[in-house]
Amino acid sequence: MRTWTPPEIPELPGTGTAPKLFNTATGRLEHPAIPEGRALLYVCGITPYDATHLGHAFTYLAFDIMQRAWRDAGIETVYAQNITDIDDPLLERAHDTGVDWRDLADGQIGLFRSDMFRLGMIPPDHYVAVTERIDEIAAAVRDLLDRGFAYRVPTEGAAGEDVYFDVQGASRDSQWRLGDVAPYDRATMLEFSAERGGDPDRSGKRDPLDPLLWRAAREGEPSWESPVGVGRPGWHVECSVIATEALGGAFTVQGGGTDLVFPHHEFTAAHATALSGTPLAHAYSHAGLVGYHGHKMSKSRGNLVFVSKLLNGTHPGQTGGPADPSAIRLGLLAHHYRSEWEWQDADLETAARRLEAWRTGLERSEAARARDLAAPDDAPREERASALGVIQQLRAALANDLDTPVMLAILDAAFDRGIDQPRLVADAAHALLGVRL
Ligand code: 5CA
Ligand code: ZN
Repeated sequence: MRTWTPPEIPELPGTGTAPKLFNTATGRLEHPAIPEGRALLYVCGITPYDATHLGHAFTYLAFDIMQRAWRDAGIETVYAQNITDIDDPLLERAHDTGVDWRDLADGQIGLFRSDMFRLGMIPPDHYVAVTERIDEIAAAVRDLLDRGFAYRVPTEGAAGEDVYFDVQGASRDSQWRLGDVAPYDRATMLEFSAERGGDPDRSGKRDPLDPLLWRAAREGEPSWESPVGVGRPGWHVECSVIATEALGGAFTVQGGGTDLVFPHHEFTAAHATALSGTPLAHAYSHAGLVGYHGHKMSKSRGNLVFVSKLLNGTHPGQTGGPADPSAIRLGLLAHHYRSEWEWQDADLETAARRLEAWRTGLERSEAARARDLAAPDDAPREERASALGVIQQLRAALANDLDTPVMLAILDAAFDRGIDQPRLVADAAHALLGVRL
């Protein structure tokens, strides 16, 4: 799939250090393995309808910052992302609105691409839609059946049979164990399975948690011919196949929002490990969920704030005209990526004021620097912050599990006080946070 033009990232003096990151699977801060000096990142992409809301943007921004941290530490990054362009909720939305599901997906992917570009997000190197990999996904399901990690379930209303993953069998006979990724007890897993696309009540399964690998064709649903019958892929296996193809096994970080910890990331890892014998990733990173009007921002509830509307100045009740993309980034970066928080409409104005204060601070420092250069002897330079010192502080906060709220506070203080080489700090805000002054 076509991506978007990468943002410009200025070079800074010196180098940062590889970030310590919280790993959901172990509950600890770690330095995940970086094979052969390249950080390999997979982040679960959108299901293309109701894109791009601020919850999506918060998650993708977290992984944009992660890549900026690695790059600043001199580490090359390889970034892969999928698009779930065939799935129940997408088909339901297409059906309800009388739009062809392909047209719905195409339009929303286009909108996402333009939102990501306007927000200055680093684009993936591998950007792959499920409909581009149906054969590979079906082959993986065939392989899981052949290895005894999957089984067929008779299906009412379909000619073929659905295929399910055998959680207990794989926990016993593969290198993966249930709970390797998600730190939840079984009751919680059952609850999340029901809420997040699973079907614990489906009869004929060996374990209620067993996830769908392949759905036999139903009347009126899109389907493909394949070695496992006519049908379409289940959800988790798409990411196992797309991630492994793009990055190989045991890559650095698998990422997404916390709503993906279970069942999605647990079973993405389960399928990949059952197929390859190696763990999917060294670490699992999750961004906290953003709420709005008292609930998690979600397509099903419809309490959404769209990035494109903020950028165009058309979010309901928005004052002050089109949002500056850097102000949107600052509004999101004011929250640590792992925190759960609620967007308030006033957050945009607060972020815009901060951006304005930084820009004014930059101008003041530049004017002072021009005066220094003109009259080197009588400038009170020692009162101004050292740009190199500020960059060092920013790097330390970034390396500490991407602590962007601390980075913003460092920059607030520096621009308020004045900076000896202000351009360097503006470049640091641009390179490390994607905020353009
Ligand atoms: N296509 C699947 C992943 S394979 C999917 O979850 N799509 S999505 O469109 O629902 O979400 C895209 C990304 O945004 C996921 O990483 C999801 O965890 C994240 N996300 C969704 N809602 C929120 C929210 N309210 N706050 C933070 N992140 C969110
Ligand atoms: Zn995924």
